[in-house]
Amino acid sequence: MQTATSLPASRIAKISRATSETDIQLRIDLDGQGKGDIATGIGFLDHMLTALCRHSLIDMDIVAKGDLHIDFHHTTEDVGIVLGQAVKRALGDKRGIRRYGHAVVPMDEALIEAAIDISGRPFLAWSASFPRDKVGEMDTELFEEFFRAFAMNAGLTLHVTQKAGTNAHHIAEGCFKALARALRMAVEPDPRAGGAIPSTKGVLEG
Ligand SMILES: [Mn+2]
Repeated sequence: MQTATSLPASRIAKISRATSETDIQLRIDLDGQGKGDIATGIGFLDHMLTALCRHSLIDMDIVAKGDLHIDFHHTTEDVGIVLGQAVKRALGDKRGIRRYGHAVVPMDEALIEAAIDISGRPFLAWSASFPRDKVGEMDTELFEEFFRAFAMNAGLTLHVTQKAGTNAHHIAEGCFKALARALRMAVEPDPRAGGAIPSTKGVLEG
């Protein structure tokens, strides 16, 4: 039984999802230490997800096997879908969390802002633009796809705003690190909230 002031004893979710395009095994712990074991077959995406894991302090084990012989679209989008589903599941009824989170993260000349409301209302506002079509082997248009898939499936409102930046690697990494810090704040226990669901409606459902 939970006490009035406690979060669930563990906030862990484990999801396996297989389609004709991808096969994904994912486990997260919202109350982790930012440890991860991440292998998507896409080097740059692994680099971004490692940054997300490290800076959110959410432990993430992600193994994705996708149809990379076609392109990286299905794998990138489906990892976003499953990670979003896992965050939603791990949060449960969202009792005791801060709900809102924000961060402004510099990465050399790039500056990215992320703002989150774990609202149950999926929405992505995205204003990052990339000076190159690819970073590493990855199409830069896929970053928006990842963020949209994540926001829609986690059931949260997410604004990602590029304030500055000219280097595609820095812009992308700033987006993932800003998401990480905003997400860390939003899912954190609020010690003053007394375990309440942070809504005047009493529920936060999608
Ligand atoms: Mn980097």
